[in-house]
Amino acid sequence: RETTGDIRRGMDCADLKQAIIDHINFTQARLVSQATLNDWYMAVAYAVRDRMLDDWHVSLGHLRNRSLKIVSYLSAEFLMGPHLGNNLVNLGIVESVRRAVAELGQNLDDLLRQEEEPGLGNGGLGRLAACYLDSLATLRVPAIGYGIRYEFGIFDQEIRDGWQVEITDKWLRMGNPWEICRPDISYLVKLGGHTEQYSDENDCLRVRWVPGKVIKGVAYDTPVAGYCSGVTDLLRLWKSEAVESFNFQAFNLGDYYRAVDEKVSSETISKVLYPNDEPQIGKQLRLAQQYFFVSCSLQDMLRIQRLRGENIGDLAGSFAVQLNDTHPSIAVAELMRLLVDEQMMEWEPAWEITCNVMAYTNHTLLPEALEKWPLPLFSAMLPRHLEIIFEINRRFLDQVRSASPGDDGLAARLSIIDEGGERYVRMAHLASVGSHAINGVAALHTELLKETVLKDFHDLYPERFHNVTNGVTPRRWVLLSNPALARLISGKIGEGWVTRPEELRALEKFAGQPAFQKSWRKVKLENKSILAAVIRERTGIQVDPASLFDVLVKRIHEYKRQHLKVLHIITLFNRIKADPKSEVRSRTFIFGGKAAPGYHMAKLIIKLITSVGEVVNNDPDVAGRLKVVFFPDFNVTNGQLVYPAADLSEQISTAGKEASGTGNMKFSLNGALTIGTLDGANVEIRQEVGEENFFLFGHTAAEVQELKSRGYDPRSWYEGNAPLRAVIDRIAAGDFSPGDRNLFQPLVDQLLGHDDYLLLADYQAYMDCQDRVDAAFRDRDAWTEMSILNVARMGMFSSDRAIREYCENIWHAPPIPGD
Ligand code: 26M
Repeated sequence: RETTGDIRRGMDCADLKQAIIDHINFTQARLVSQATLNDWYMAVAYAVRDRMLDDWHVSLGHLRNRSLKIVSYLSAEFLMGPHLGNNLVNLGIVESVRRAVAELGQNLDDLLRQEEEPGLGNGGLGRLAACYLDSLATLRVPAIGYGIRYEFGIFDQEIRDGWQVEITDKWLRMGNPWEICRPDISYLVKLGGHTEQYSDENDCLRVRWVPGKVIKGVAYDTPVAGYCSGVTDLLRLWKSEAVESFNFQAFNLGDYYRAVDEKVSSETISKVLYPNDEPQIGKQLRLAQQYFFVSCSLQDMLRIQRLRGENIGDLAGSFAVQLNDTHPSIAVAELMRLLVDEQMMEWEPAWEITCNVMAYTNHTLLPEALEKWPLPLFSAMLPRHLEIIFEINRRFLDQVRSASPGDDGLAARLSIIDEGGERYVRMAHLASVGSHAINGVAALHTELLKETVLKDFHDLYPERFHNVTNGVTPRRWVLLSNPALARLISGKIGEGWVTRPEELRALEKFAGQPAFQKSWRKVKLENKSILAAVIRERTGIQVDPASLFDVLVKRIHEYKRQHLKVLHIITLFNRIKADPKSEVRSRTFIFGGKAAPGYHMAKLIIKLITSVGEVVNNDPDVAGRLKVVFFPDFNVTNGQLVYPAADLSEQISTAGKEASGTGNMKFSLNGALTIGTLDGANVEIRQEVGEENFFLFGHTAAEVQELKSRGYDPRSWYEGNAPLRAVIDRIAAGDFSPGDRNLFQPLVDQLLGHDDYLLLADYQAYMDCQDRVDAAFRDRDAWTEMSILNVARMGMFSSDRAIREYCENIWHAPPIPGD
């Protein structure tokens, strides 16, 4: 058939085929007969990208519309996941592209697997930023996600001899068809050096920053399409480069190699993503990264403001800047510097703009996770910013003291500078002083934030505090990753749920219907079979899709208590060993997650999981009833396989420690039931799905506090519980570490000596609750009904709801009219 000839835009099958062939020939520079699988992937990706550009240009045009506020989402991490499948879903062209690709003799699923995901994030925080971009575009809000184009993202994980091994993530190796380099959009960023005072033409005293070094940030843009919304927003990531002219001198003097050294060290800034969950590393490079991307982003916003023909003084009418945790919080000082030192504004109006523009999201209460920078390090890299922070702090503490005269303790607690010993800049304080809104990420987390970490700020500025419970996008996490479930649901209640997930409630009336239950179970079983095949391929372990799939996937952390799950497994193992005929139901335990490379205990927990698996999986008495799998390299791509296949979602952090969790939402939205503590968003998930459809156990946050304040003694819990003792003793005796009996001693010592995360105190409740899970799984119809009700009642956990709340309560940003 004739094509319409529109190779760049045409949407019918002939057009798509022609477009793909064209990209093979002219972009990949290959003959079709010689194209590799990667050539086919690249060609399809370019053909899809072409089809995003018209909407993108229109959307970018709206950035100049003065009546629209632009949301500027500043985040050191964007864990986008693979683009191709998501873009096909959001553009509504999955089936047409599948057909075109098939007619060219290729299989779309093979091509989708070819994409290397951009792992520019650690876990929850980075993935949240990606879900929020999806929702911003879907809700037609003009938005720019600003971040860093790391050359190496989160490491790839391999398991060797049961241990984690980190492999460099060379995600750009094969090229990235989704990004567009914009060499014309670049900014200079200063580092180091010193400051000088001078008098300007009006005899006003001003400060000049004489840097020790200047680098350049270049924009790399990726389009982010909304779901059938006609809006395509922008992800703008900065790559650091050398400024050509800067070391010309060295070059002229013949010191060619020093000039090249400069280039290398400039490019180092955006080289590698750091783990966000290692005890605060005083890494200079990390502060440089944060400042680098924040400075580029704010300069870019000022450029856009000028393009809009607006005054810099009206910046807060044009932009809402969201600080995703404290990583970008240097933005408070940098915007002040840009306004006062470079735009020559007075301090007071500059400060008013800054506070009106900025808003801050807190993502953790763990004290060891709160960012603080030693003053010497800070002043060596950002001397002008330290002066500005001192001035912000001086004015702030003046206010505090005049409101609470004589309360020096209060001033010391609120101060941006920690002066109790070695001096530090407390980034959460900088963010809180310089923002008009501060929010936690789940109801419980926000309450605890107000009572603990930011209590004094809450007393001072109660009106600044908000809760915005996290959400996840149903596009990637259901439509794309669980197409069979999506089809089943849409067949029953229509497709409206994808953007109006409250419509999922309509499933409630089918929850008890046998025919629907049967289809529901069939979908789950298919998803489990697909996962089982992948598990076989990657680990060699054979698992039974009919067994209960009990899944714990998330970053490895003591507070997330993966080792509590291990105690459960060993308990079941002990029951079997004590009486091989005892009734233990068939279960597949699936773990996944990366440990920060420097977090030894987390790495030891991985080794414990694989070691217990080694023993349990091969024990003749177990006879295949229990299987323990460590699924290597848990990431977005693998998550898309795992969540749809889970029966049971493990959300077992110590109450009060997990700010929200978002995996909990992905599981439940895919029909898994949750076993969990009253922590993070679990609290609200349980409220929504109904307590009868949620397996609750463990001490509450208040009880945890109480236990600790009474002087928690883990050894007494150990001594008072025979099965628990048997489990710990087995680990300590080396039953799971033949050849090295002391391998797990540090873990045993931690549990018996401190047990900071109260595993032993929650052990019995967890075992009892798991026994209730077993009983419930036996009644398949009742289980299926609970599964359906879980999905039906998860509407509020769509990231669209969260973004609407940010837009209304924090950003005051309306959508683009029309459509
Ligand atoms: C650092 C050192 C030692 C122990 C823990 C940390 C650490 C923990 C959390 C450092 C940073 C942390 O926060 C960043 C983060 O990724 N937080 C996650 O954000 C998600 C999105 O809001 C939430 O769903 C997760 O609960 C929260 O952990």
